[in-house]
Amino acid sequence: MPDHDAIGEWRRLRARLAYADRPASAAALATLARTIRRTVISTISGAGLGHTGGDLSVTDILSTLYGAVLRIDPAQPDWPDRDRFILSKGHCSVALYTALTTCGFFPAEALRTFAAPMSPLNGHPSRRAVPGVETSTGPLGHGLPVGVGVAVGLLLRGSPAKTVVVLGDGELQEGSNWEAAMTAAHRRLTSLTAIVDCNGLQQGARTCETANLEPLADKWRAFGWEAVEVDGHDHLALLDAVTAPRGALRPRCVIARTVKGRGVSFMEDRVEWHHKVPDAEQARTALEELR
Ligand SMILES: Cc1ncc(C[n+]2csc(CCOP(=O)(O)OP(=O)(O)O)c2C)c(N)n1
Repeated sequence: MPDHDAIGEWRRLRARLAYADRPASAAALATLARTIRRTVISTISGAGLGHTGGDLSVTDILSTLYGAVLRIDPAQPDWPDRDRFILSKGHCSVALYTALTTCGFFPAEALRTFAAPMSPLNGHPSRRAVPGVETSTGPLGHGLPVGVGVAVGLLLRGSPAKTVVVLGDGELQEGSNWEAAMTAAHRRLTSLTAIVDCNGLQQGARTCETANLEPLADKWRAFGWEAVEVDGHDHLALLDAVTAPRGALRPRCVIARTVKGRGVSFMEDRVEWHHKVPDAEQARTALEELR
């Protein structure tokens, strides 16, 4: 059920951001990101499982989208003309759940049940169980194909809604993404944006050592997309990249260069933190660093 206090707070944030200058916008989004990172650490440490590194790398993308971009109404999760957001790298569900609580889709206290038996907050997000989750994800390589279908459906209905899909860079090794990319360009889906959380690591190794993706922007362009590269921890750069007017009838890919484990010194760019859970002492240090 919606958290009406949180919805009120989120609406005030959105109203403030609509008129804020750039430094004030950057500061407000940084505050939101800090809240999400701290909650990610305490939730994963409490549950004893989660994908800490990828949650921390995607946090600035999520805070920019939920704080300043997506046209949604947490009081009406099924509003037909809402923007659709799909976290294709569904293993980073804790960051997504936390972002949803900051908008008030459901109360933050529910995060304490993350991954517990019978909790709707599974390790991978379910659209049937969690308000605000648009697509059930976890098996990599599915979010973009679904996003293409969603964007086509919205277009056929004449809806102004945008569709935004966040992918991991390791995930791009799945061929289904490139079939979807071709289809999106063929259909000139200007309402579709893909954001790659490009942290250079996947599960167990560097992406470039597993199956190199570079030059990544050129690949998207060759598939008929606009492609821009930004610092994926710079909220205003992300905001500009996602909201810039479209120059041509093409879908857009934002390659967000990020650091896995961002914000916690001993987790940053360390492959073991893909899936590792901080112990009590590590969680305390992480929370100190994320103040
Ligand atoms: C189809 C599929 N194969 C394997 C996995 C197991 N898996 C979970 S996360 C992950 C690595 C993903 O790397 P990346 O997309 O770069 O995510 P990030 O580093 O941002 O966490 C893998 C292989 C999966 N979820 N789905």
